[in-house]
Amino acid sequence: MILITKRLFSLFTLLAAANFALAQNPLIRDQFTADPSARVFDGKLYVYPSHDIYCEENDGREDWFCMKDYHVFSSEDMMHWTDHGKIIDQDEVPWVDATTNSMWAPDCIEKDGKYYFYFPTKNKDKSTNGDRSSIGVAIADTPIGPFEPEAVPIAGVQGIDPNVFIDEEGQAYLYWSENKIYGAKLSDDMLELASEPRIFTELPQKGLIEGPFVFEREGVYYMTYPHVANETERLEYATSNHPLGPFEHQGVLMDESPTGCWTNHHSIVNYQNQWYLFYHHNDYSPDFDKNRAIRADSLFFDDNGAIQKVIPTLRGVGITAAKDQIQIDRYSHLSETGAEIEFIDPDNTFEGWKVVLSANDAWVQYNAVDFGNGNLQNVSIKAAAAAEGETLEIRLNDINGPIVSSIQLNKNASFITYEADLLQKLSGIQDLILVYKGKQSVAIDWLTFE
Ligand code: FUB
Repeated sequence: MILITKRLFSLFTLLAAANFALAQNPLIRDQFTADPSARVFDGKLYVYPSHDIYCEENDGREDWFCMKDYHVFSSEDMMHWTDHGKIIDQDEVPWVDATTNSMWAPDCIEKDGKYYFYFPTKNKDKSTNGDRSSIGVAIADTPIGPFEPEAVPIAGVQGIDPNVFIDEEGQAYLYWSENKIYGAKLSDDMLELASEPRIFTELPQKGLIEGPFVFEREGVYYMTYPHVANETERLEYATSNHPLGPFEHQGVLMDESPTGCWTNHHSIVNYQNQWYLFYHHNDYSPDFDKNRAIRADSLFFDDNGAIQKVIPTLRGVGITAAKDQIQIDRYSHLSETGAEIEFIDPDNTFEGWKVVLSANDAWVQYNAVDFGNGNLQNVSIKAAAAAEGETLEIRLNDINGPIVSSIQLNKNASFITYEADLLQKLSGIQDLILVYKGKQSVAIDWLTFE
């Protein structure tokens, strides 16, 4: 698997220079992404992730993180993401030791019309932080750059995972981690520490803690962070009435990855009056968890301000236009028997997934599809069926809901595109269910309405 992924990497590097329409979880479908810092600038959502790649050798440590640069992505509907390309490359930052491929989790923030991009990596001048990471800043006039890196990293900071928070008075704070979480005020120009760093010793001391992300809601400051309390990282949070604490531990906001991805790294953002958690998982690289993929799910608060635990989904967030290719394998619900999600091509995971229905009445549900004002007439569905004359029903709402189309399947081991009429006018936002009526199996890649 890793060998094939490596072969494909060069192709995806080339493709990454272009823009892509993307959707669902994972959010970005043509390259590995991790450590998403989501920000809203001028009413538009931006995500600044790390950029994982696969390196055969990485600074003497094989099979480890390998990260040479950063891209920025933006979206207005959380379904279609634009890749604005590379904003920082380790080869272009004067102080960076570009042999280390250590451009780990970044953050970006706006102050007085300037955009400050913070990133950790290794300094070629070993006299300050030795082989540990330093944190640098690059400045731009727009959220997508061009970013101009500072000549030297921030003095007095050793560590990774920078996060910046600006309070209501305009005071900026820098947080970072190195086994513990640190925080300090930033100077007005955002380039220097303006107070002695505080070590948040009130946060868990046992088990790795990293990746701080601080935000404010209704006068409460939330310190959120990945913590290895058991086997792998889970996301926890603590609260305070001051950005520099002390913080009181509150609980877990996302459990450990069910499939063992060792890291999780996140950010929390309010966009158009809904809170979202951005995080990562190794969807495209199930056998190597240093090649990750960013995701987003909705996040909710209790009346008392407690964060409700976020259960990761494949459906993710946002409303899907009926005219888009609906990747139904990113499902909302799946029948308990006779329904599986598989890679289309296990040797090229970026091809995505298919849903395989293999029992009579097995089903897959995909919520929130927008049919607009009701002028769509037919459905196209890319599917491969194991037997002749079986049927796929498209229903609304649930397995007993009205049938809106019925597709007669032909025996065909490869994917073909079927077309069928809609039996009734569909308008507005609908939840779709595909129900298999047969004795063999059918694999479905996507469907779309015209
Ligand atoms: O992406 C490299 C490192 O893995 C990040 O800096 C950590 O937070 C973890 O996600």
